[in-house]
Amino acid sequence: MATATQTKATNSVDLRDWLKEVKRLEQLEQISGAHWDLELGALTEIILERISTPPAVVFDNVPGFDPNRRVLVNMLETLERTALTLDLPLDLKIIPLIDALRAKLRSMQPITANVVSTGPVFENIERGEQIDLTKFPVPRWHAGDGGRYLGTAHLVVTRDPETAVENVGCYRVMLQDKDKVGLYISPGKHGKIHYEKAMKAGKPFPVAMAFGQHPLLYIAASQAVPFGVNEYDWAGGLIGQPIDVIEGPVTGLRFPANAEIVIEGEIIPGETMPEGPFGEWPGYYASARRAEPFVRVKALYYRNDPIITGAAPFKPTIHGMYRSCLRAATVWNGMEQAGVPDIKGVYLPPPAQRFMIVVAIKQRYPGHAKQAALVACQCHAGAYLGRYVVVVDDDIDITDTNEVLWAICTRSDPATSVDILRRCWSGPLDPIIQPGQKGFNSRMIIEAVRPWEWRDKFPATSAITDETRKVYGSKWQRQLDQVQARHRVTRALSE
Ligand SMILES: Cc1cc2nc3c(=O)[nH]c(=O)nc-3n(C[C@H](O)[C@H](O)[C@H](O)COP(=O)(O)O)c2cc1C
Ligand SMILES: [Mn+2]
Repeated sequence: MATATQTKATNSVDLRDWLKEVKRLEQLEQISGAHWDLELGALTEIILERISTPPAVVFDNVPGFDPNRRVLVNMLETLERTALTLDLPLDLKIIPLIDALRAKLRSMQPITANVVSTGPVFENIERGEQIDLTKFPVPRWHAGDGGRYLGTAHLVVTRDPETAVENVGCYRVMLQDKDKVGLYISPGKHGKIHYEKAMKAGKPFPVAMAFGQHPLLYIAASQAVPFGVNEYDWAGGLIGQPIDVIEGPVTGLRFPANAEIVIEGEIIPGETMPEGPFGEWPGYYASARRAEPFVRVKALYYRNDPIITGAAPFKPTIHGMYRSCLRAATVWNGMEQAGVPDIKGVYLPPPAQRFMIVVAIKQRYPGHAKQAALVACQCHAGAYLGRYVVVVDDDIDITDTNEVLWAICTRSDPATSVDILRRCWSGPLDPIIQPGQKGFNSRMIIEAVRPWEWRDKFPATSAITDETRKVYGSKWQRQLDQVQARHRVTRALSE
């Protein structure tokens, strides 16, 4: 916690500056006139389906709303924008980016947030009867959604009623009414622990939320920052400068000084409203409409021409590489902290997200592959809602699903290379677990490595070696470049 209140902002972790950078990268598009009800969500989905490096998109002129109240989607859908946000070099490929991120996560020290007394978020202040959240173009993202979701790439700030420790999490927020928003938090999340303590004590539970902010803060709120480490401080540590926050006049909870839209309010014990269903990250409606708590909004603050940041989960076959990279970095670090040696890469194929962790190792001893698999799927970052763990040798490019499938099919034997773990950590979103039985699930470990005992006698591959590719590639470069220029290229010769 900061000790002194400074009045002047010292930095600019500001969504609008970030948008200028993205524009400079030529990765920003603007679409005017899309309707909040399904149209904006459908356009986002179509762009994700069609473009392998999807631009960030600002929707403005949403019919029925102030034309300058906007919605921003696809913030982190390219490696460059992910790197830009995390203050990493912009030219890194997937595994080097994951490696650079995990090195940063390992070495960085949280930097205490800078408390300021005012900021752009106070350009508009509304209280009581004035509050009307229906004046913002809140999208209904998918046809089966039970409501309009204001919070999908946002911050939910809570405080532990016993220890006063503050947490910032990204837990979905549904528009319930002009001054009420529904909140769904999964079991075990830090905000849920705070909420449960308050409910048990029968006390109103203060909550602050931001619905538009620099994507670094969205990352901090949606990643597994250790319990008790403040997400603002963690985000500040990642970029080497403190985040400017304001202590909310109603709740004392802190929100970014240059957030786009902020609310403060409270949850009253025993009060619920129907919430959901919502198209969740696995690409399904696995949890039904249920009674969930809601926040009674007491104060609303927003910048002029505010921008709602959105990251509604679409079917994961079309997006989410940044989530894979972020999780891979934390699983890799978790494995290293547990002492697993010679990990050459960790990746979660985007269509599988948490459901599949792929680890490449340089095998050093009998049992190394099993150890790597068990730790990958049970270290904290990898434990929740997984399903398959695949361990491969380090000649496999784990970011290429074809290579991973080839390894599974040629280096694993179902009778001897597979183990099943039962009663692992799952949750309500798990599509394959029946209603009423959700909570646990099982894991399959696939050792798709050359078996240790006869690794030296394992059949050699016929594939071209890097050396050969280099020799003939450079000898024939001119002709190959010409051929390449006439056809759709999956991988340039220079790669
Ligand atoms: C786009 C997005 C939406 C999310 N929605 C929810 C949600 O509705 N409920 C939830 O409990 N977690 C949700 N999460 C996951 C949490 O944000 C994540 O587990 C985070 O670590 C929680 O913070 P905490 O560790 O401080 O509890 C979401 C994550 C992302 C990326
Ligand atoms: Mn937390």
